[in-house]
Amino acid sequence: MRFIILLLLSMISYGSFADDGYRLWLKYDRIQNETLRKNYAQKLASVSVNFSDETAKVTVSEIEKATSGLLGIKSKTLSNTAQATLVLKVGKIENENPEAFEIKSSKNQTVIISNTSKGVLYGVFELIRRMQTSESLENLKITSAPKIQLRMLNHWDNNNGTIERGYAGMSMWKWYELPERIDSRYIDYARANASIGINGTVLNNVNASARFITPEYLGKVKALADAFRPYGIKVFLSINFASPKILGGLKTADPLDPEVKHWWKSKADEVYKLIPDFGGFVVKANSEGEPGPMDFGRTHKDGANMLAEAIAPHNGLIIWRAFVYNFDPKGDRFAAAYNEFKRFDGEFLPNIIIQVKNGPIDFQVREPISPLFGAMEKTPVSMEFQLTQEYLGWATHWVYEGPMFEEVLKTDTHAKGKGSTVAKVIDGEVFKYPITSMIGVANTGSDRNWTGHPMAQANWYALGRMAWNPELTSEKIADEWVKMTFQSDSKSSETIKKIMLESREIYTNYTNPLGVHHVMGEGHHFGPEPWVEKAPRPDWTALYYHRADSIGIGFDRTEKGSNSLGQYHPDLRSKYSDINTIQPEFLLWFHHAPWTHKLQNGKTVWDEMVTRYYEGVKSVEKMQKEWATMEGKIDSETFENVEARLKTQYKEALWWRDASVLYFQKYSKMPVPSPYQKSTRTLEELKGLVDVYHVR
Ligand code: GCV
Repeated sequence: MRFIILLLLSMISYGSFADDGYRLWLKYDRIQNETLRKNYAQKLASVSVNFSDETAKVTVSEIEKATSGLLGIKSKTLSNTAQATLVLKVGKIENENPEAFEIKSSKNQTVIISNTSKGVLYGVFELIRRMQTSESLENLKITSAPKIQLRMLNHWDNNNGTIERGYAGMSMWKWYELPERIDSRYIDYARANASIGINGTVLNNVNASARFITPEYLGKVKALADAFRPYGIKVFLSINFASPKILGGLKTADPLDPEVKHWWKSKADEVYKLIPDFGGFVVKANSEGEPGPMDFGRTHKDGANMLAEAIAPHNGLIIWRAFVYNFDPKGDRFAAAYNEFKRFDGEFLPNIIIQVKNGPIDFQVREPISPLFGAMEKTPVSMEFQLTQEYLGWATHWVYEGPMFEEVLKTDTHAKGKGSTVAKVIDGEVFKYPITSMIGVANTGSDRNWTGHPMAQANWYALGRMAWNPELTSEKIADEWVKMTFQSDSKSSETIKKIMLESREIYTNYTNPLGVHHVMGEGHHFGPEPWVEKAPRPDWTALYYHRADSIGIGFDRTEKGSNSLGQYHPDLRSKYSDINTIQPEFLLWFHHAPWTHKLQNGKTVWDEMVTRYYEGVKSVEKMQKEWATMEGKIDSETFENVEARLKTQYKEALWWRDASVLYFQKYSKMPVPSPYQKSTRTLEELKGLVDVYHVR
């Protein structure tokens, strides 16, 4: 009896059962403010819908979920549009974008209208978001259209259920149950994506098994495509370039071989017969051991164009990744993608997009932008961000990536004068690209809360919102996400938001201060291993990047060094080329800075590095303290989950700090500046920790 009373009391105080995170930002718990709730309830008392496709069904069902949850009412369905308080309508609007919508409200009626049913669905999610974030629904006059056409997740999921760099359980796709059984999680996945405007998903790893395009698997893919279609989501597949050999028994996969061309054409026909709105193929070629056209003496252009020709009759796309880097003993990995692709600008067929990672290396904690943004005038390039935290502490470190996305998108390429930001390059404004796209490497898995770390859901949310509008700020997005996810009081929301907004810089400080990069564990990419001097390839070591020696630290990419800086527009280059004026966060990306070099704040490089390592750790302690104030303010399950992960984060931040400082001190030979104390652990002890983490 006592237990039941306690349970009821806790339900009353939180307004619901403990939250396992499954409902993401679509929580829909009852709005506590009665005036607001009644006002919304009036506006959603009755609904009329003038279209009747599959999307209409899911749109109405979403309204039912939101109204019964948030407002405690059941809206009446009316056929008489004039009497309905909410009208959902497919009809012509001024903005011709098929996904655009308008929301207009007068005293007695709110109308959501779009050229397509999909646009109406997006409008409905916008209306729901407004209720979830306590905004007024009075006198609305909104027109919203996505600035980027393809807004996608790339899953690095394998057919055996594992996920490359996935830290939230196993793959969500139960291939063994498909096509017969559609897990309800697939539908919730599609809802969540539609709520933030994501309209495409690449189901499998770019290190692709050829199996995904066998008839057996295509049947399974079709089942998923059918399940996602009502939510406006198209399905794409990553392909293995050697498939004609692996599956077709051909002697070669040479893109210029007529039999190979024919094989791909028939494969494309087979795919589109089953899935007429299939999105296209994603290709990782001649990168990290994956097969590609260069295996046959051909180029990326030859490979991409051959596939583009095969898929063009079906209006399909080829998304060709620029993540390529052959080891060149005289070269700099930074420059590889630009060197490979810039020369073919204008020679790719029109249904090809070159997908570029945000930075030139590989999703490091902080990277300057890839020089390909702003360089490809005649070939559309798209943005690839990584949501799964491969280099950002996996699922134990709290890192809100919004500020990182924003930093990248706001960087000015200067390609067509001042203001040619990356956002404007990828949304097509700068070079008038006919196809535009932004993708996030997914951080979802089979964990009940989808992302392992409950706070990592925000990174998925941010990707969708920024792909819709790359000029949205990370702060605005954090604000929405916190309000929708926690539905807590405003002081608590502010605390959570503050931690989120500081989290990325904190992580950077205790792991990669001043732009030192690629110093993480080799292979598994977890924890510090700046001492890696040998690996299967020199550009997989840490030494290749940090270059610490008795003089200083960092990679000289100026004219005196590798000159990779020369790939940027002169106006962007000048931001980085002077060691005395460069923003300290990028210093070691471009300069081999003497340990004793004085930064603008008057401190030496060594002292500033150490300060950042130590202050980073202190900030994690602060995060813990701030989070502690959330006890009783949000549901206990999430509270305890995050509290525990912060303890691990603190322990690992100390590990990063001590290992890095002790290792680099071997070169700087300078003392740990006061007030900081040198670690009592030895470097050997800290190196030993790596084996413990290897088995995670
Ligand atoms: C899918 C990095 C990762 C690899 C990943 C690769 C890529 O190198 O460590 O796991 O492979 O990027 O983006 O293709």
